[in-house]
Amino acid sequence: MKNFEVARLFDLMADILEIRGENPFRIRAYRRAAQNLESLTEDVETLAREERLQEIPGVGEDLAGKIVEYLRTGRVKDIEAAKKGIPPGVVQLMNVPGIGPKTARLLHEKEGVTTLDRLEKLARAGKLRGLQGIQAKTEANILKGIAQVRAGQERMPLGHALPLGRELVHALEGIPGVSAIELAGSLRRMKETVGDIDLLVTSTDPAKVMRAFTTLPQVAEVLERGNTKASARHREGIQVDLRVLEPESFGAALVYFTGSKQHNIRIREIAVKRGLKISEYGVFRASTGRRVAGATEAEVYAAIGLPWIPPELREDLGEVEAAATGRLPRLVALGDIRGDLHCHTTATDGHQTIEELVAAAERRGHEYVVVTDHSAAARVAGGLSAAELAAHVKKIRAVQTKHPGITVLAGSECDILADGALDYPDAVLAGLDLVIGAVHSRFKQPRSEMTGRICRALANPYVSVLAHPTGRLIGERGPYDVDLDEVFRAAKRYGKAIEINSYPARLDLNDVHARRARDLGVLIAVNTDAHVLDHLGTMELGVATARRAWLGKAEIVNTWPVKKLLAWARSSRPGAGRQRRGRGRAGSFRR
Ligand code: DGT
Ligand code: CA
Ligand code: CA
Repeated sequence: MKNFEVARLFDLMADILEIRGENPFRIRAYRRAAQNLESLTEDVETLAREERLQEIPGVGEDLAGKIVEYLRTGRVKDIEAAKKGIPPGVVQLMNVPGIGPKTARLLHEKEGVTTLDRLEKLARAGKLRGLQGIQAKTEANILKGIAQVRAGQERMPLGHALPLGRELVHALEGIPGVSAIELAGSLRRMKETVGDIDLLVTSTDPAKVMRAFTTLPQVAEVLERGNTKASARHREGIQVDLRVLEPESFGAALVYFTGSKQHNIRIREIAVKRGLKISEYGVFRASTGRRVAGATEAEVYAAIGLPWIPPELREDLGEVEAAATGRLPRLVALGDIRGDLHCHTTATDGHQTIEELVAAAERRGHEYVVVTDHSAAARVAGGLSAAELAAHVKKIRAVQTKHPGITVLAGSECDILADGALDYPDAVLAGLDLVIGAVHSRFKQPRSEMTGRICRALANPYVSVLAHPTGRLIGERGPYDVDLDEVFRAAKRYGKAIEINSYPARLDLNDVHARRARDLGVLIAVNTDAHVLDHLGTMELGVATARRAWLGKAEIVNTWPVKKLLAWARSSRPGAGRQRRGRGRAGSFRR
């Protein structure tokens, strides 16, 4: 898939146009197209072949032509021309949070900065302050930003790496003699970012697999090649490690190369205590060297007295103890999800109509979908005034009559204003089936203010879910400063759910925070925040994050039947007291 390649090219073009100070509409057009290409699950080459490129939201005739040119020739003349006179390093400066096109241009023209290294040096030496708009505090932020950019470049987000890994699996599956093939490493554990793609295969003819792998069109450069292992650089920049194994060792190798390293160390200790030796080749009796297991993972774990442990848990965060005492959690699965509580439409910044969204959710087998467009304060997203919302809700209700197979719910992703008030009055919120509260402004509030703001919103009887609770964007923007424990306690007190947002760059809550929320008994919602239909497919990433957080289906509100979901959403609203009496509050909906 060249989707990300083309997306990055368009992003680059937008950056260049920004530095050149060109028409903002043109810039936005490239950005939007890049974003939509990134979240596309269909292969852009397939779309090009079938002349369907213009079905990608934001891609018109002009951009479709550029995509075709790129796919055919590997370059786009217009973009090459625009690049002239702007060193690539200058464009890269804009990846640093806080450095916009104007500053990048200024740094280049006044200080000759063309690399992050040079920028870092100047910032450390205090030589940037004094430049237009740069103060000592900005310098400190720039240094923080440089570290963020570097971290982001070293690791690839899961949502980007997973389709690349699966594509490689698919490409190697077809080779005669290949019998088993699996992704391993952090990718199999579904970590939010991965350092490389680890692939394991069994084959009767390793040489053939090596030949096939090293000549794959996805492989840009072969870094290392042996008889049974190879490393290569993927066209998309990430490294790929491949190992070919004997079938009798496949399970042991899978355990070993899935890791994590910490998990491996723990299970090796257990093996030693039992007079066994565990390696990537199998489990062996220490005294005689006799093989006791190795072909499957279940067999390997069983040999050391443990049940099979789901890869997402293998981080040495208590899973070995839980396995040993029969207390492994029953993890939520993608199939447990009954609906999506957070989706956008063309009414605000989504690219699909209500009708299209509902039809797509129904095709995915959802039992319900909540349409949650933005509220008025989210002006850049085209947020709806109360009157516009009322008209929107009417349309949502009308679409319901045409889709009896799925429950269509009217909601809102309602801004949490700076003081914690909701962007719509209660009377307006009362007309909605489910309300999600979200912070979209004033990210730099001090910790206590931000925490108070969010907790106040959770106390609002009409708010059921808190969206993307830290606002972080992987590799782009850190979390805002908020006391999550306090937020979790508020959610627990009021019986509200906290979101795991599945959007690849968000995954917010992350695994660690979601685990903490779970431990505190907080309800969770796993949502896609879909802006294009394709985003509905990212639910898998949110569910993986939930699994890494040890979450089962009972704690996740959108695995519940719609009746239970709605009863829960109503339970904090005025007038719900009678139904609730004698059942406790939040806890009553947990199981
Ligand atoms: P990554 O690639 O940085 O996202 O993280 P991993 O976990 O995929 O790490 P990677 O690719 O270096 O190695 C894959 C697995 O191989 C790792 O999770 C555990 C295993 N492994 C690698 N090196 C060692 C080691 O020195 N000791 C042990 N016990 N296991 C190792
Ligand atoms: Ca790895
Ligand atoms: Ca590796």
